[in-house]
Amino acid sequence: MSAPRILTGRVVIATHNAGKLVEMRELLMPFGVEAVSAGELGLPEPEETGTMFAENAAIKAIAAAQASGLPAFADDSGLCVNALDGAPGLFSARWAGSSKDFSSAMARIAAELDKRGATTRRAHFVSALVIAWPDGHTETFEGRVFGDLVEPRGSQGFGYDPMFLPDGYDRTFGEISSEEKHGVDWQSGNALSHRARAFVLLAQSCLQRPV
Ligand code: ITT
Repeated sequence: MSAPRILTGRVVIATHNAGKLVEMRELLMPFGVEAVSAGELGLPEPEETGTMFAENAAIKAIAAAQASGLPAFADDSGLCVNALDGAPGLFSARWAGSSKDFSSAMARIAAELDKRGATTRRAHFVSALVIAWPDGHTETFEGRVFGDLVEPRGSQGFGYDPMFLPDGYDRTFGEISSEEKHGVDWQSGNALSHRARAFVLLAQSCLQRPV
């Protein structure tokens, strides 16, 4: 098995989701790479035809790396609800429709749970992060965070954040700061969010802090 590649220079953040873009930029910040977004480069959004988060992240990263000639970093993520057999999962963005209305998507989750008479509100977020190089090489990392679904609270973050209460917290992802949600303690490698947890693994393999 060959050693993972180190990411240096310019990298494309292959997302069209503004909330993710902010988090991914902040995560990359300490590592001395210059991040440009797929939107800034005018890259198209590829169709997400995979059946797993990692597959969809690879589709996005490979498409951006090929179109730009630069290494590209993509996230595919979602909220998996136990009592809904893992839905919305891979379809988390699609539950919000073309208008990206996450108030409706959160209301739909609550309605589905009620309809099924669900006795548990357990859920987790998953993030699969993929870096693809223009020659087709890829590296994949995954993170999860577990918690309970509650009445939406708070206006921080994005997507389903207001309804997700991570284990050990009394505030939702919508009520905590960006630093608490996806900040990383680089001494211990501890992080809270699914994306930050995946990113710690990615950084350990593929990034170097500038000296
Ligand atoms: P890109 O494909 O362009 O990255 P997208 O929004 O379509 O953007 P996904 O296909 O990965 O991204 O969909 C994941 C959805 O799951 C996303 O739209 C959010 O609504 C939700 N999600 C993922 N991470 C989240 C987080 O940290 N907080 C809240 N919701 C999140």
